[in-house]
Amino acid sequence: MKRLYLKTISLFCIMLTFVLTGCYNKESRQEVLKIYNWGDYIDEDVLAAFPEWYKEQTGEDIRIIYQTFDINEIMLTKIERGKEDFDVVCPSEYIIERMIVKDLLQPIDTAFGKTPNYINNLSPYIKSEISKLGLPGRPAEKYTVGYMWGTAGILYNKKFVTREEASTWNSLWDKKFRNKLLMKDSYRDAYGTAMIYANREALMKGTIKVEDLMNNYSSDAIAVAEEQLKALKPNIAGWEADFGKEMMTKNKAYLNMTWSGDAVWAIDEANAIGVELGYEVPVEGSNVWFDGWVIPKYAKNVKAASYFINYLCRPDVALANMETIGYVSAVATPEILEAKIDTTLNTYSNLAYFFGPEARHIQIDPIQYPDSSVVARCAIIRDSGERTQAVLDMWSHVKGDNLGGGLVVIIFLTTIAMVVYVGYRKILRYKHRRLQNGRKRRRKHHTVRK
Ligand code: N2P
Repeated sequence: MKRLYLKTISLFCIMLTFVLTGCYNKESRQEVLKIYNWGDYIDEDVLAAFPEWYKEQTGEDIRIIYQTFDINEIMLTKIERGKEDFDVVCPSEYIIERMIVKDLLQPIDTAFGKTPNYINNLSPYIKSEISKLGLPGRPAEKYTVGYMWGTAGILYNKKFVTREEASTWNSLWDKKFRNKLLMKDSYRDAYGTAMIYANREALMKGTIKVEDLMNNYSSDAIAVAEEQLKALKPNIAGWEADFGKEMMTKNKAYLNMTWSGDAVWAIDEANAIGVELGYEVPVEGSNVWFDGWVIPKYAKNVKAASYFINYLCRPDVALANMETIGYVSAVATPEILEAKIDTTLNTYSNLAYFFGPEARHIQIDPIQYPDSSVVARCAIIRDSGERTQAVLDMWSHVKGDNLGGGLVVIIFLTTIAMVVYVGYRKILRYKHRRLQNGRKRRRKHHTVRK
């Protein structure tokens, strides 16, 4: 009895030790930051340096869990399912708008204590674009901070495509580029491009505006976009989420409807191996876009998420990011302007809209920082709201993700036929085995009797 008593006590002690050490080792959710960002969209050293900076600022430890996506809608579906509890996510402007409307976000906490608020470094241009996305009582600037921005345009191989050809959307439909065109796998960009192309004459005459065209989601407009995108198909070598840069540097495609930052990256890479690529924003107009950081409603670590957003707006951090990924930060401080001015260039641009009046006539990379005249012919694409399903249906017709009714019937009948055939064979085999077993049994019986 005494031995049993001692055994119970020691078992209890062992269990208690397990429970206590378990509790002690268990990382609290406040020590974890879950980030969900586009692929190839941050400098790894910037990411790796965040925990140390966070510790300096708050005295708290943080471990980063990082995941990436390539398509806005895939990211949004994950957020809406709510299984991952991301703390900080980087959607594009139209998805931010949708998330605000759907009430999926919570305000960014800007109480940074002794840490400076770097979020104030955002360009006035980006701030004013952000302010268009909110709702009464839900101003967008409370829910998002701009990260990177740029234009959509045509990346082209100078050996096969002239600058003039790349300066008009017409080339995308030109028969001579059969199977040589890559399109971003983004319905928003494809829709805008198709609408601009379809209305190119009215646009050039100035009787219609890019902004109204790209944001027209009426049934007629959707039908027009569908027709134009289907007509584009013989030229399409692929709908790319992120492989366009590589196919262009390897000469496998000649034209790529893509984003300016991917273009900068591809031009650099191609240059290193002797391939000359260029990028143009077509004369008819295009879309200018931005991505911003948001904190989903279900986020568990709003403090670290808010600090992370603030950290990304630190000018040196923004510069390091830009250097690595080719995209342009939404942050516009004198340090950034100074670092980005390139006196070896022989072109001058007006960047007053982005940096302020001192940037009215500067030498700066025109792909990364479009001149005010380029931005003037572009517009932000807004969310399609309750018309989204209609646009997505059109998109799947174009891409052929949907199967036609006839094809569905054929697949159904073939499956039934196969099931019937396999079943019939099984029955035959079963009958055959029974027959053989019966014969064997009869033969055995016969031998025993003999
Ligand atoms: C980088 C993705 C950029 C996102 N791979 C542009 N919205």
